[in-house]
Amino acid sequence: MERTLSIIKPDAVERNLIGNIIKRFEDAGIKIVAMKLLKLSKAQAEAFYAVHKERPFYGELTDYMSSGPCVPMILEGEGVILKNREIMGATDPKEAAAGTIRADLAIDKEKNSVHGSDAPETAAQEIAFFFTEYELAG
Ligand code: IDP
Ligand code: MG
Repeated sequence: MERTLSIIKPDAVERNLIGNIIKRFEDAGIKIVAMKLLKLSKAQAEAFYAVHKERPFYGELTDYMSSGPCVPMILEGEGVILKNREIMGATDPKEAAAGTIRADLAIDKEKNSVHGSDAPETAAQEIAFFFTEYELAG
Protein backbone atom coordinates (compact mmCIF):
# COMPACT_ATOMS: atom_id res chain seq x y z
CA MET A 1 0.00 0.00 0.00
CA GLU A 2 1.43 3.38 -1.05
CA ARG A 3 1.80 6.47 1.13
CA THR A 4 2.25 10.15 0.35
CA LEU A 5 2.59 13.42 2.23
CA SER A 6 -0.18 15.99 1.91
CA ILE A 7 -0.13 19.44 3.52
CA ILE A 8 -3.16 21.67 3.89
CA LYS A 9 -1.32 24.98 3.45
CA PRO A 10 -1.75 28.15 5.57
CA ASP A 11 -4.14 29.89 3.13
CA ALA A 12 -6.61 26.99 3.43
CA VAL A 13 -6.31 26.57 7.21
CA GLU A 14 -6.90 30.33 7.58
CA ARG A 15 -10.11 30.13 5.50
CA ASN A 16 -11.53 27.15 7.49
CA LEU A 17 -11.10 24.70 4.61
CA ILE A 18 -9.51 21.79 6.53
CA GLY A 19 -12.75 19.77 6.56
CA ASN A 20 -13.55 20.55 2.92
CA ILE A 21 -10.14 19.23 1.82
CA ILE A 22 -10.10 16.15 4.07
CA LYS A 23 -13.59 15.17 2.85
CA ARG A 24 -12.30 15.02 -0.73
CA PHE A 25 -9.56 12.54 0.27
CA GLU A 26 -11.94 10.39 2.32
CA ASP A 27 -14.60 10.41 -0.42
CA ALA A 28 -11.93 9.17 -2.86
CA GLY A 29 -11.29 6.14 -0.61
CA ILE A 30 -7.95 7.47 0.66
CA LYS A 31 -7.06 6.74 4.31
CA ILE A 32 -5.48 9.36 6.57
CA VAL A 33 -2.97 7.42 8.71
CA ALA A 34 -1.26 10.37 10.47
CA MET A 35 -2.09 14.06 10.88
CA LYS A 36 -1.00 17.13 12.86
CA LEU A 37 -1.51 20.88 12.95
CA LEU A 38 1.62 23.01 13.35
CA LYS A 39 3.28 26.25 12.31
CA LEU A 40 6.57 25.92 10.44
CA SER A 41 9.39 28.31 11.26
CA LYS A 42 10.99 30.12 8.31
CA ALA A 43 14.02 27.80 8.63
CA GLN A 44 11.79 24.70 8.60
CA ALA A 45 9.91 25.97 5.51
CA GLU A 46 13.27 26.61 3.81
CA ALA A 47 14.41 23.07 4.65
CA PHE A 48 11.17 21.50 3.42
CA TYR A 49 11.35 23.39 0.10
CA ALA A 50 15.15 23.17 -0.28
CA VAL A 51 14.65 21.63 -3.75
CA HIS A 52 13.29 25.02 -4.89
CA LYS A 53 16.02 27.20 -3.37
CA GLU A 54 17.30 28.49 -6.72
CA ARG A 55 13.79 29.45 -7.89
CA PRO A 56 12.82 33.17 -7.87
CA PHE A 57 9.77 32.47 -5.66
CA TYR A 58 11.69 30.62 -2.89
CA GLY A 59 11.80 33.57 -0.45
CA GLU A 60 8.11 34.39 -0.84
CA LEU A 61 7.08 30.73 -0.77
CA THR A 62 8.90 30.06 2.50
CA ASP A 63 7.52 33.30 4.05
CA TYR A 64 4.01 32.17 3.13
CA MET A 65 4.50 28.58 4.33
CA SER A 66 5.71 29.87 7.70
CA SER A 67 2.99 32.55 7.99
CA GLY A 68 0.42 30.43 9.82
CA PRO A 69 -0.56 26.91 10.79
CA CYS A 70 -0.66 24.08 8.27
CA VAL A 71 -1.88 20.48 8.45
CA PRO A 72 0.58 17.80 7.30
CA MET A 73 -0.98 14.38 6.79
CA ILE A 74 0.09 10.97 5.59
CA LEU A 75 -2.34 9.61 3.01
CA GLU A 76 -2.48 5.91 2.23
CA GLY A 77 -4.03 3.97 -0.65
CA GLU A 78 -3.36 2.22 -3.91
CA GLY A 79 -1.54 4.61 -6.25
CA VAL A 80 -2.13 7.42 -3.76
CA ILE A 81 0.83 9.57 -4.89
CA LEU A 82 -0.69 10.07 -8.35
CA LYS A 83 -4.27 10.00 -7.10
CA ASN A 84 -3.52 12.82 -4.65
CA ARG A 85 -1.89 14.89 -7.42
CA GLU A 86 -5.05 14.42 -9.51
CA ILE A 87 -7.34 15.47 -6.66
CA MET A 88 -5.09 18.52 -6.02
CA GLY A 89 -4.99 19.77 -9.63
CA ALA A 90 -2.27 21.77 -11.37
CA THR A 91 0.01 24.11 -9.39
CA ASP A 92 -1.65 27.22 -10.85
CA PRO A 93 -5.39 27.20 -10.06
CA LYS A 94 -6.02 28.91 -13.43
CA GLU A 95 -4.70 25.75 -15.10
CA ALA A 96 -6.22 23.23 -12.67
CA ALA A 97 -8.98 20.92 -13.92
CA ALA A 98 -12.54 21.65 -12.79
CA GLY A 99 -13.47 19.98 -9.51
CA THR A 100 -9.91 19.76 -8.20
CA ILE A 101 -8.93 21.27 -4.84
CA ARG A 102 -6.84 23.98 -6.44
CA ALA A 103 -9.49 24.90 -9.06
CA ASP A 104 -12.17 25.11 -6.37
CA LEU A 105 -10.25 26.61 -3.44
CA ALA A 106 -6.79 27.99 -4.25
CA ILE A 107 -6.10 31.73 -4.21
CA ASP A 108 -3.23 31.83 -6.72
CA LYS A 109 -0.18 29.90 -7.97
CA GLU A 110 1.62 30.41 -4.64
CA LYS A 111 -1.28 30.23 -2.16
CA ASN A 112 -2.59 27.07 -3.74
CA SER A 113 -4.06 25.39 -0.63
CA VAL A 114 -2.33 21.99 -0.74
CA HIS A 115 1.01 20.28 -1.12
CA GLY A 116 1.44 16.71 -2.39
CA SER A 117 4.57 14.61 -2.85
CA ASP A 118 5.39 13.97 -6.50
CA ALA A 119 7.19 10.57 -6.42
CA PRO A 120 7.94 7.63 -4.09
CA GLU A 121 11.38 9.03 -3.08
CA THR A 122 10.05 12.50 -2.23
CA ALA A 123 7.07 10.97 -0.44
CA ALA A 124 9.40 8.99 1.84
CA GLN A 125 11.59 12.05 2.51
CA GLU A 126 8.65 14.36 3.15
CA ILE A 127 6.87 11.89 5.44
CA ALA A 128 10.09 11.58 7.49
CA PHE A 129 10.35 15.40 7.64
CA PHE A 130 7.08 15.65 9.61
CA PHE A 131 6.44 12.26 11.26
CA THR A 132 8.24 9.68 13.35
CA GLU A 133 7.38 6.00 13.26
CA TYR A 134 5.60 6.43 16.60
CA GLU A 135 3.15 8.95 15.15
CA LEU A 136 1.73 6.53 12.59
CA ALA A 137 -1.67 5.35 13.74
CA GLY A 138 -2.47 2.92 10.93
P1 IDP B 1 3.46 21.60 -6.78
O1 IDP B 1 3.08 22.08 -5.38
O2 IDP B 1 2.26 21.56 -7.69
O3 IDP B 1 4.24 20.32 -6.76
P2 IDP B 1 6.00 22.95 -7.36
O4 IDP B 1 6.45 23.34 -8.72
O5 IDP B 1 6.67 21.79 -6.69
O6 IDP B 1 4.40 22.74 -7.41
O7 IDP B 1 6.16 24.25 -6.44
C1 IDP B 1 6.04 24.15 -5.03
C2 IDP B 1 5.18 25.29 -4.54
O8 IDP B 1 5.83 26.53 -4.82
C3 IDP B 1 3.82 25.44 -5.22
O9 IDP B 1 2.83 24.57 -4.72
C4 IDP B 1 3.50 26.89 -4.97
O10 IDP B 1 3.03 27.11 -3.63
C5 IDP B 1 4.87 27.52 -5.12
N1 IDP B 1 5.10 27.98 -6.50
C6 IDP B 1 5.38 27.23 -7.60
N2 IDP B 1 5.56 27.98 -8.69
C7 IDP B 1 5.37 29.26 -8.29
C8 IDP B 1 5.42 30.53 -8.97
O11 IDP B 1 5.66 30.61 -10.18
N3 IDP B 1 5.17 31.63 -8.20
C9 IDP B 1 4.90 31.57 -6.86
N4 IDP B 1 4.85 30.40 -6.19
C10 IDP B 1 5.09 29.27 -6.88
MG1 MG C 1 6.14 19.90 -6.02
